Amino acid sequence: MPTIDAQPYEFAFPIPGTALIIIDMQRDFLEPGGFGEALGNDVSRLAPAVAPTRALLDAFRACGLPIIHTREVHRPDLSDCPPSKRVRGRGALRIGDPGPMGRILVAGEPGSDIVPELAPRPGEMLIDKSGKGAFHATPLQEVLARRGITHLIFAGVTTEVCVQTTMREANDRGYECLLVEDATESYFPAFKAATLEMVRAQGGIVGWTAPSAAVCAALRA
Ligand code: TIU
Repeated sequence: MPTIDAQPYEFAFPIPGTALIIIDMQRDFLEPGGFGEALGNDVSRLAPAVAPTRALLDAFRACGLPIIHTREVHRPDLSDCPPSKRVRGRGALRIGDPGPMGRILVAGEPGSDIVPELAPRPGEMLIDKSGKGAFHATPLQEVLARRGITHLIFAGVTTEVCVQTTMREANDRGYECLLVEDATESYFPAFKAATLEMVRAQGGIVGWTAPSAAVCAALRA
């Protein structure tokens, strides 16, 4: 089996059986005027994750390996948005309110689009989710089982919210998970650093971490 130079030790991954999963690289989180900014965040902090994620995408596409994109979005009638989620944070703009990129965090609005550099191509999987974790109320587990996927390489935003939640959900379901260190970002640098540490602590209690260069090198080899 090929391996990636990772922490806390090398990550062996089967081909086939390994997929790239890119969490919520949407305009609503990365650009001004969306959900991230409505929550009071400096959205420019997420930009550094775009180029490394693109490098992973290119490497997975070149190898013909499966790619899964997720989006955090709600139905236009908000029937899948718990009232607790809508009111949390007391932001001036809430989920479903009209903003400069359309209705905040609503499917089909411009803000819900994945940023152009990372736009899904035909044949790549796209999972819309209403929660922070991509397994909650989605067909993700069936999709992975159908494709024989056992190993997941994680990129996306934000590290400690939707990425970590999904990685923990996956870990509990028996998937081997690696988080790509420079292909994920948080609005809070300390939270990103802490998440990387807690994932790989205790012998990889949740999984592994590695830089995108190590993942791409392993795929090229
Ligand atoms: N607020 C925040 O850091 N993240 C989210 O609300 N969603 C995701 O992480 N995708």
